[in-house]
Amino acid sequence: MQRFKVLTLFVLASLGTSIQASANNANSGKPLKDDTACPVYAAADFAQLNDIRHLPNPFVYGKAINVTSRSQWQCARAWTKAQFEHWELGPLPPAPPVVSGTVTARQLTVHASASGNTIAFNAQLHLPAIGKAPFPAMIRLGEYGLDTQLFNDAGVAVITYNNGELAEQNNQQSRGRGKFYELFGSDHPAGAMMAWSWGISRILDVIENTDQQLIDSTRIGVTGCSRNGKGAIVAGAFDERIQLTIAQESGSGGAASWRISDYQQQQGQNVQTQQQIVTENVWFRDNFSRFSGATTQLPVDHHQLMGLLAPRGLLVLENTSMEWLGNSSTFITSQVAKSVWQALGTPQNIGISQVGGHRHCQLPASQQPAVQQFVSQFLLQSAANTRELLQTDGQYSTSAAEWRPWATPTLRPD
Ligand code: MCU
Repeated sequence: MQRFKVLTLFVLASLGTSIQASANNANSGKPLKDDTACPVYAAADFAQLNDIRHLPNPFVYGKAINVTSRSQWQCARAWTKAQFEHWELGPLPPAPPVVSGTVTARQLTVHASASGNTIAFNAQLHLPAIGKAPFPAMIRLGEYGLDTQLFNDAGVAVITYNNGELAEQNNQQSRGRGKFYELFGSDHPAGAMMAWSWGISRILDVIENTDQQLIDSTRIGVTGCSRNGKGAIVAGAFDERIQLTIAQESGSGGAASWRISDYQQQQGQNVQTQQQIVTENVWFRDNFSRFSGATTQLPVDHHQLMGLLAPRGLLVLENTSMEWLGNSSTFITSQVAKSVWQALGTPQNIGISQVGGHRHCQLPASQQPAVQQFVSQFLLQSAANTRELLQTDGQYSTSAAEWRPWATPTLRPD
């Protein structure tokens, strides 16, 4: 593939006074708490499937309600989460009645009980040599990707989470296997990513609720690469206590949208599609396969999964040398996702960086500043960031405008 010079756009925020007021409110990425006044969506609400060729409008939800205010966005968010649970990922069980654990300098333990069953799992803790407790922390899913040293050198602790212990991800035989399924039953409909996400929420419960002085529960991030990058996005989407998500080379099922990946494949590229991914592993709920060959019937797509993280921090790192990930798909989908951050007045809280010329899950030097920028903004809170990060060396056969026929509102505060 022809290489292009890295194009880096740092757009200085030049916001008008009225927008600035709302941006200041949310610059830190303060989570939007789900509004208990929002309807609770039940399976029966989701019977209708329409054919939607473009990326669905994140600002229209339920029975065609247009989002114009922040409180309406909270309800749109609740609806969007319910859509992902119902069609794609499976239901996220609530926190169990009993969660306990310990945090020591090297290890975090979690015990959770529900319906007469109990499970326990551990995560290793790597404290930095600089800074002082309570430390910000990054929860790292699995083994690939950004390494512990990178975060420790910045004064950030790392919690290494063995997500495969909660839900296996070897192949299709992994369905229903792992500690999550020991607790909830091997026929629980949640796919592996939802099970991992549930486990991360329990780690956060332990950090928040045990008497410990090592980790600062208000400065927690999550990261993973490849299959675990997909899982990092799901975790960030479903737990608002996570301030920063760094999804590295997550590709299909992560930062890519099903629709644009299908389009890329139709253009003759070797891109992972929904139809293929459901045959490879158990990351999704079992009956997600109903959309194979029919992804335009999905009421949502992955710009909306990423949009659930707004206005908190999301850094999308992709690799344009890996055709399988879907480079147009991840780049354009992330840009369309950015509409949600724009609507909330925090466009600088999503960074998009796609650079090739390196192996899968190996961070090149050119992407390091992006990681440092997001870590310092969300976990060290050393500098308020006003720059928008959009970096690519890719070449794309389609554009965000072609996939986003709808307008981005500026949501009024209420
Ligand atoms: C990019 O993530 C996955 C991809 O979805 C799979 O098709 C491939 O087999 O594995 C990738 C991965 O997780 O690599 C470590």
